[in-house]
Amino acid sequence: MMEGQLQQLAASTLARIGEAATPEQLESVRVEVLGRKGTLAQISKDMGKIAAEERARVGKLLNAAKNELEGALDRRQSEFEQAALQARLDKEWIDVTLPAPGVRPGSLHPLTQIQQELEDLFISMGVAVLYGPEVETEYNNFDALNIPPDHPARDMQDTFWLSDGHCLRTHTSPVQVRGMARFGPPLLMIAPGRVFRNEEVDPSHEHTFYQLEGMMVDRNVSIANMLYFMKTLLRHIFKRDVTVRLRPGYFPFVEPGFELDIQCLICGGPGCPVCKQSGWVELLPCGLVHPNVLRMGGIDPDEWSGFAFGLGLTRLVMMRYAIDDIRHLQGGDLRFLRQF
Ligand code: FA5
Repeated sequence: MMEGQLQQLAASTLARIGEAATPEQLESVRVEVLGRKGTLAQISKDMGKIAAEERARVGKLLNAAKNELEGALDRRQSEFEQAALQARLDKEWIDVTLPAPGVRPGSLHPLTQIQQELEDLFISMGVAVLYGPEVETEYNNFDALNIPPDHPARDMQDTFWLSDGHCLRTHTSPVQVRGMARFGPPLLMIAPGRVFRNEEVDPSHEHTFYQLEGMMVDRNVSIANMLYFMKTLLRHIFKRDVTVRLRPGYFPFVEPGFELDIQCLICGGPGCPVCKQSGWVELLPCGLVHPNVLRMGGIDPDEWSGFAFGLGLTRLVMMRYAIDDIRHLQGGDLRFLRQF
């Protein structure tokens, strides 16, 4: 009796598997027949009721029917999967002969451009390009530059201090210290890089900006050497001769120290809004290296002298491209960056 029932069930289920038109229909056959509460499970439960000597034979038949049905279900299912894959392959294809959508090439950031330009210029003049770390020791950033801990000049640059006593360098001048220690005199170097100050941000002040340090140490270095160096640099940047003037400026690491101004490139002298009607634009601080700084760098100030300057690269980019707000430069707005 049970044998007949099994044969019938197997035959009708095989037929339904063959007829299933969708994976969902197939699944419902699987649940109905082979599921935990399906027909086969029910039959298997009823086995308890048949005579013990019959049980083994029927059990075998039951297992055979189960295996056969499972095999048929799996085969049908992989047919569905094949068909679905084929349908996708037919639909999704790429015409490799079509022209590619426009690829917008990237470009170097204007700060990087100006930095690389100046590096190339100085390399061609035989100047070494040095890079220092952005996380500096207090000694390199301050003490070795003649700014001891209690010196009021420490307040000129608001500093980000790290918990281990290091700081984010507030200027590129610590690379002078590293240059002196590493190479000794004579020394002719520049050091471009990123610096950080804990400052209120406004149109002309960023907390993160770029400087380019320059330093020359040799015998009898004078302000005339420094001016020649500066004028070469400025001519290269602005692609014309620029008139400069020096005003006294105070930095503990130079003596005498100066602020170098250039004659306003917009109005050429008479005065305009860019130069605040003065005819001059403040560009970079510089001076002759303080004997204490040379001494701390292991260089005898009686034998050697030097000049140093710290160019604000970020401000220079602003002047070159007439950018009125420093925050554009690191704001990450592609509409701004694509102009360069
Ligand atoms: C210095 O940092 C000195 N280390 C420069 C120096 C080197 C002097 C060697 C003498 C000899 P100062 O703090 O003035 O100096 O900064 C130098 C330049 O960095 C400024 O002229 C300006 O162009 C730029 N700068 C300073 N603060 C900011 C800021 N918050 N955002 C953008 N640029 C800045």
